[in-house]
Amino acid sequence: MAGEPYYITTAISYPNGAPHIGHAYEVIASDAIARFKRLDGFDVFFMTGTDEHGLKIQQTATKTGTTPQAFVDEMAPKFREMADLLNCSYDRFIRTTDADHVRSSEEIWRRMERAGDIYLSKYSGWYSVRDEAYFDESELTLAEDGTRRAPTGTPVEWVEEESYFFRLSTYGERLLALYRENPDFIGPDTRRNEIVSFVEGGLQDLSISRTTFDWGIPVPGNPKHVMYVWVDALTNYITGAGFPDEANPRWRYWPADVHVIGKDIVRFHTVYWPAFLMSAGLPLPKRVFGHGFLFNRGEKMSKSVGNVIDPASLASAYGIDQLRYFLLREVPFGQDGNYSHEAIVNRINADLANDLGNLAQRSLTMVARNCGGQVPQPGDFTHADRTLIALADALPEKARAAMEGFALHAILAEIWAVVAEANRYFASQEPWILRQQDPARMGTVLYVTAEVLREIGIMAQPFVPSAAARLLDLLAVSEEARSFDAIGSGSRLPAGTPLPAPAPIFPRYVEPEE
Ligand code: ME8
Repeated sequence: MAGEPYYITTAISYPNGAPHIGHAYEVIASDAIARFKRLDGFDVFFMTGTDEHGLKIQQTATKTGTTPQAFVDEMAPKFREMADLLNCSYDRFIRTTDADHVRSSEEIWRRMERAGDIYLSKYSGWYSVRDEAYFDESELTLAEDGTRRAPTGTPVEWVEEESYFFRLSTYGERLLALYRENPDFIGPDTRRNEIVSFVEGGLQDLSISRTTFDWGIPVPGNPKHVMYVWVDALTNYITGAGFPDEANPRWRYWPADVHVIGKDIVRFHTVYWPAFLMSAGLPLPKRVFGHGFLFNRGEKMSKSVGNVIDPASLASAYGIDQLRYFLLREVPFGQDGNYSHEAIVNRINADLANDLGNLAQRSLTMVARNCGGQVPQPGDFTHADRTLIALADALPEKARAAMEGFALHAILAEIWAVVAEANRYFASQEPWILRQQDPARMGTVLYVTAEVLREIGIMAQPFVPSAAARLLDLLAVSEEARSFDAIGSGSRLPAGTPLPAPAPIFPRYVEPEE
């Protein structure tokens, strides 16, 4: 039976350049959440994609001597390939040039218009092409060269045009009530506070159409205008759920459980988007989570690897699971973080190769050599055995609690605390000495270690899917027995199960020869 629906989205990326580490980070983190929820019994729909309209795309296309459509057709696959390469289990890769998305955007526009929230007027203001956003005079700063800059540092230009407006100014109270009644709507808390004060400061109506270029979705009934790219972009989330066809089976996924986005676009997702949805009479997403930014600390990554900043080279230099683990373990989710060659290598070698990889290798090699390659028959459990197993059994509960706040780093810390405890157990039980002195007890120690590795393997799947699958293969855990409900006393490793020959799951990172 399918479980409760769970709909998770990333932001859709502007394909006006190659995908970068920020894009990789967002899709990896979202994938970990999606996989976690699937393993926890939810009926998950996970969507990512590309945001292909707007002046910025049109300008880049023109610069490269091509049409916007040809340009996005060439660029969008690079984002999809990155998600595939990083082993991200999206259910749909949406492109805002997809036919169903155009229909969906037209329909939300018509509904907002019918609600009386759209009117035609004239716009003049400071526009940043880079941010695809207008800024208030008061928000601008003067750069050294005398040009005005948006708060994001991008140049702005004075633009005057006929434009449709959305009556955002009338939504302030409703938005504040939304934040008040749903304290989890915006996370983490720092982002929430910023938005609350922004809305308390008063909202102005929002210009939602453009006439100065044509690369966008035409406004229904007035094709001289194209929709402001953010109207169309945000609408992707309901397109994915089948909007406007509410009989579509995917409509069960709306409202989304979480939009995972970067901290720079929280305003669009927590002010404009809920206001559009309220106007169109549609349910609001349950949560919006604004993760932090990743920075390259600037130093050279590695001589042989070159200055690797693009996600594909990082993945090929360190490994896909290794990169995923590093990003999710190193940076508390929600905060900014840095990456550097040293930090990645430290994490890989300490946590993955030494702590988990070696433990699996050593214990399973002993099983292969001394227990006929089968899960050994355990004797009575000692206090130490029971304590370690209880610690591993408690992982789903702790992980679920951390997942409430999307504390992915904390989940990994919990799992690796059990890895550390299992290493202490293995070292103190000294099964290599028991082999001579008390083979039955050795069997029990190896059993307990294998059972704890099974639970660690199951819990690690959302984060390091391929390596965790290899570990579970080594323990002969069937595909059906890999979800979180297989943790605990109901599904222990059956003694006597034949195991495949042990093989390393996490190689050490060694600096390549010059
Ligand atoms: O903003 N570290 O697209 P985008 C972490 N099309 N995250 C980063 C980052 C970094 N260094 N740089 C960017 C857009 N991001 C819009 C979204 S959604 C309806 C439309 C994040 O390609 C950024 O915060 O500029 C955003 O969530 C995502 O990457 C795509 O950014």
